[in-house]
Amino acid sequence: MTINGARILLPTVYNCLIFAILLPLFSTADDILLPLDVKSKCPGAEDAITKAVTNAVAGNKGLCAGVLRLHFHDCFVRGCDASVLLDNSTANPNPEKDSIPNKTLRGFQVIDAAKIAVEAYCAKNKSCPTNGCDPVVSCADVLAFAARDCVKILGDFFYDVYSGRPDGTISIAQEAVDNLPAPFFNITQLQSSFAKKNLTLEDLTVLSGAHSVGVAHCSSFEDRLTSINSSQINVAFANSLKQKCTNGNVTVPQDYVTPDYLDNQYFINNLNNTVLFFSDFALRTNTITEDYMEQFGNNYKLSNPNTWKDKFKCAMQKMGRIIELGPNQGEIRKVCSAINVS
Ligand code: HEM
Ligand SMILES: *[C@@H]1O[C@H](CO)[C@@H](O)[C@H](O)[C@H]1NC(C)=O
Ligand SMILES: *[C@@H]1O[C@H](CO)[C@@H](O)[C@H](O)[C@H]1NC(C)=O
Ligand SMILES: *[C@@H]1O[C@H](CO)[C@@H](O)[C@H](O)[C@H]1NC(C)=O
Ligand SMILES: *[C@@H]1O[C@H](CO)[C@@H](O)[C@H](O)[C@H]1NC(C)=O
Ligand SMILES: *[C@@H]1O[C@H](CO)[C@@H](O)[C@H](O)[C@H]1NC(C)=O
Ligand SMILES: *[C@@H]1O[C@H](CO)[C@@H](O)[C@H](O)[C@H]1NC(C)=O
Ligand SMILES: *[C@@H]1O[C@H](CO)[C@@H](O)[C@H](O)[C@H]1NC(C)=O
Ligand SMILES: CC(=O)N[C@H]1CO[C@H](CO)[C@@H](O)[C@@H]1O
Repeated sequence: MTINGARILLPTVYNCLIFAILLPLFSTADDILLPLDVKSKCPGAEDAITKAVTNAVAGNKGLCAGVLRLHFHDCFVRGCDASVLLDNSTANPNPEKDSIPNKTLRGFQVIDAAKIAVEAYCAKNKSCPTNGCDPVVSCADVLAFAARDCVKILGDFFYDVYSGRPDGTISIAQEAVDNLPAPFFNITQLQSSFAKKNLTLEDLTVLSGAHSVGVAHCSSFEDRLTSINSSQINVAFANSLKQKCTNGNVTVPQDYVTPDYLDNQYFINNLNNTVLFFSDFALRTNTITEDYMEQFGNNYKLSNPNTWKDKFKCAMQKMGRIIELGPNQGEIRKVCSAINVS
């Protein structure tokens, strides 16, 4: 299969094949997203990003949890277009960054470092004007690659990432509030939030497994501690959270068993009522999502322990292909925090 002269390689993850083959027929996203886009424009670009990400998180792997969440927040608002990375400016006077869900985002410096490193790498053999070469890798792609690298760093598994996402030029705080699911959402609200992005109940359950790494601020779940409902949260667990949260603005790990390891422990915890958010618990109030939960958590010993990991790879690829910019829209930003000046 050939598009624009680039040979299309299908993702190596076999159970994503159906998705990979069907999408090009129906989706404009695939007119843009090519598996080899960055590889053909600048061979070695992915390695340059991986190196920079690895360096940037060396002292604090928690930043990798931040990067995973950044990619999710990016893709859910205007598609994966790096709109989450834009700073306040005249063009975008009230960007996503300034919205409530963003206040706890972290890892921006990882993306900045990777972007600088990859553009420097790709410019190596070129003679560029004094104001620099044209940028080659979009910030949305850098973020998608960095999230993939962080999955490798935190979970020790790997998936291929398609590239060619254009960067958007618009970022609006209210759109983050409107498009991102909140931790108090029930299953109906979660389902509809994901359905708007063409993601299923399975995707919702699988992707929620990212809550096996990183942290949350008490403000994100404290409502569950004021009057403890023992059928929704383990009472001893809730009391231990309560104690930690008396110290004001603190964070607690999402996964108290293996806090730094991206694995299926989230599902085991959830089945034991020891997860932080109501939205996590809510996955157990629907027979479909509850079944997935059992598959990824409880019964993992009986079946393939990699069941969840394989699903997660595919779901991350799928989330990374949410493109809402039309053909010929967008740009490749020079600097991830600002749109290009013409
Ligand atoms: C299903 C709906 C989701 C809701 C309601 C939700 C909500 C939240 C909230 C409230 C936090 C804590 C923020 C804080 O207080 O510091 C958080 C953290 C996090 N979320 Fe989600 N999230 C959802 C889905 C996802 C998805 C799809 C991913 C990625 C694939 C993800 C990855 C993360 C990560 C890695 C963290 C930890 C971030 C850090 O340590 O800085 N979440 N999420
Ligand atoms: C964004 O910047 C403008 C001035 O450049 C300022 O008036 C406005 O308050 C800022 N918005 C936020 C949310 O910080
Ligand atoms: C630059 O050129 C060298 C020597 O031809 C080559 O090995 C290297 O891959 C090139 N680097 C890039 C980024 O194209
Ligand atoms: C979820 O919340 C919405 C809005 O409050 C409500 O209309 C809906 O009935 C709730 N669904 C469930 C399953 O509780
Ligand atoms: C969801 O799929 C429909 C039908 O293929 C498409 O029109 C729409 O743009 C997609 N939405 C997103 C957010 O990808
Ligand atoms: C406690 O949680 C259960 C399970 O979600 C629910 O059915 C019940 O109504 C809740 N009780 C209170 C008092 O909110
Ligand atoms: C369930 O959670 C409780 C409270 O944290 C803990 O003591 C117990 O070991 C957990 N059980 C399982 C099977 O994980
Ligand atoms: C909470 O603490 C973090 C650092 O852990 C800090 O960045 C943030 O500004 C604090 N938020 C508030 C509301 O004090
Ligand atoms: C990480 C980040 O950019 N956080 C911003 C979120 O929004 C507040 C304002 O509401 C900014 O002060 C933070 O810098």
